[in-house]
Amino acid sequence: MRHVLSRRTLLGSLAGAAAGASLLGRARGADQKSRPNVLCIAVDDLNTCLGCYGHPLVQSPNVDRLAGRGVRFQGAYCNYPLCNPSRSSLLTGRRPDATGVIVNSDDYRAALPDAVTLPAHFRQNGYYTTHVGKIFHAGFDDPSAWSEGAEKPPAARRPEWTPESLRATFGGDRKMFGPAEQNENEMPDTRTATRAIELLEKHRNESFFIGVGFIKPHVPLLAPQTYFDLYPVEKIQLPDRPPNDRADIPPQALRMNRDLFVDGDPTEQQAKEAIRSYYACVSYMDAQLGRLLDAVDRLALWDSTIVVFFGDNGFHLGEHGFWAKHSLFEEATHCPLIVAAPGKKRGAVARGLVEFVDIYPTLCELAGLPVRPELEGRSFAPLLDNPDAPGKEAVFCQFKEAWGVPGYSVRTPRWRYTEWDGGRAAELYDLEKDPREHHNLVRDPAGLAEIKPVVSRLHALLAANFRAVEMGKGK
Ligand SMILES: [Ca+2]
Repeated sequence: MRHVLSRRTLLGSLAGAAAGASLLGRARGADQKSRPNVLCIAVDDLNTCLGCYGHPLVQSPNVDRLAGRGVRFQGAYCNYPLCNPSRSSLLTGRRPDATGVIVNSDDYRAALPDAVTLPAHFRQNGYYTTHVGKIFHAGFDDPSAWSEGAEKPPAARRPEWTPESLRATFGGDRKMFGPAEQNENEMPDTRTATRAIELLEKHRNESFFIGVGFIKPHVPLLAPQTYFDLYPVEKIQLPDRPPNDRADIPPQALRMNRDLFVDGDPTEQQAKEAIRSYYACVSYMDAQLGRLLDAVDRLALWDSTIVVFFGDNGFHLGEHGFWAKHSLFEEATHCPLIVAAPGKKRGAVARGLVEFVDIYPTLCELAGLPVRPELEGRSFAPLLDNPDAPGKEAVFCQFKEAWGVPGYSVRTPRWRYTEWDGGRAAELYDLEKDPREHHNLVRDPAGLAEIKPVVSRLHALLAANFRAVEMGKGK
């Protein structure tokens, strides 16, 4: 472990020195205004059901348009399949074992009281920083990060939901999916886009970092009827599932996998209506993104602004019977990520693996800011010049509910390998032959000898990456 840490620190220092040198270079011939702006767009629970990711039905013309402006990452993974842990990791540049945030009520400041978060780092380097909508998880905003617009501190951290606050936060009543009763203009993401456009107009002549957080398609899956009209229910396909799909999934992996249909399996009709509702929410969010991108066009900001867009975690729409994030399968961990940056490739696709802990150092490199030594990720900025360059050898994700057992997962270009409960259960999927992860090779006695060296190598990758080596003895 000491070896791993010292190597990481060394790499961090080298990256910091390089970034510092480039900053000096910039300072000679340019004033602070030459620094690129950052427009950081976070979408809650957005999986890769998007046109530009190859979905046959979902209409996302504005996400696709942004992909045409930059590089779309086909191999991007979150480091935790849940809002607060994923965002705390991304925004501190540390893995979840370092942030200590594994459920939505954990505060990263308990483990990292001196953390300099991503927007705070930009602020400390002279940027005007602000946000609208959800960037940090609700109740855990970083007041030091924002020049203006910090959220009110903890008194409001764990609000008791009321019909009014539910409506204000989620845009509807307690219904979990279906057409929204609210007018589109009153819905939170519509208001978020309107406010974000005002912020761009007001601060376009400063070096800015503006965070914009859209909350759809987070549950409840409510969107205006217009967006349901895009998806006739007879066109909705249920996921392909073999009849014995869950038989070879360890029970440790089958907990907490329903935000929808908590009382039991949906009927086919209910399942289709829920999927349709998710798609409608994606298209509604996409329309709000479109308004924001129109403002970037109108204000001619593309040549001076890095636009980064991501979904904070994925979401299952019935695969393995799951209707939630909360899993270490592809659907919950594979996320959309698009970066459009001045002078970088446009309309390109990077297929190499990257993970969300890499976003912080990447934005530092692109903006010419020093890379803080504690960051655990690696900048993927080179892929914006050369999208065909290789990504990481492996990316990592982990999951544990408060009363559950920890799971640690490694994903390489070919394999996904997951260990639960300190290795008491495991899963191995060959994603080249089995992209839907239907066949857990660890549970198949026929091929055990063949996969033994693969398991051994992937276990070593897990052990080298995670602090809680012999996974499960930590948290
Ligand atoms: Ca989320």
